[in-house]
Amino acid sequence: MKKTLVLLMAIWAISQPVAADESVRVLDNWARASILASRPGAAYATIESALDDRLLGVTSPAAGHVMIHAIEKDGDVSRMKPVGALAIPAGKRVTLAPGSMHMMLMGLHDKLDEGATIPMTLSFEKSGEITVEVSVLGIAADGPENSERGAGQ
Ligand SMILES: [Cu+2]
Repeated sequence: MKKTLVLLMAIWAISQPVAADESVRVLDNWARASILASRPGAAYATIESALDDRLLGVTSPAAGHVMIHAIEKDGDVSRMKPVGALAIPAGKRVTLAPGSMHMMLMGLHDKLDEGATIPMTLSFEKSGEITVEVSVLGIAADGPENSERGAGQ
């Protein structure tokens, strides 16, 4: 009887879903330095997940409010559009990059200084909350130099 219970416990343990930090990975996260705290900042990352998931929201103690924005082109005009929930398809990398999707930091408490890091918490529908340290790069940066995207192009 006791043996059966131990065996059942072992099976239960193995069949548990993988821990949150193993199913979703947030890579190459970075933010662009800002000149003034009164201007919104922008942060970027590459997100990949082993299972279909959705990024529901982002928070940071550095900002009053963080929005996920996409860029929508209307002729020659591009404008930012809030994304309610960002789909992260299983096994596919979703990249937030300048000129495209980004995390907009509204109501910055301080300007983002190059060399600093700010914590950001990404909330996923299935994987829960993942907090990453985001490196603040220079004002003209296009991404981390050692990123796969940067190295490949
Ligand atoms: Cu924006």
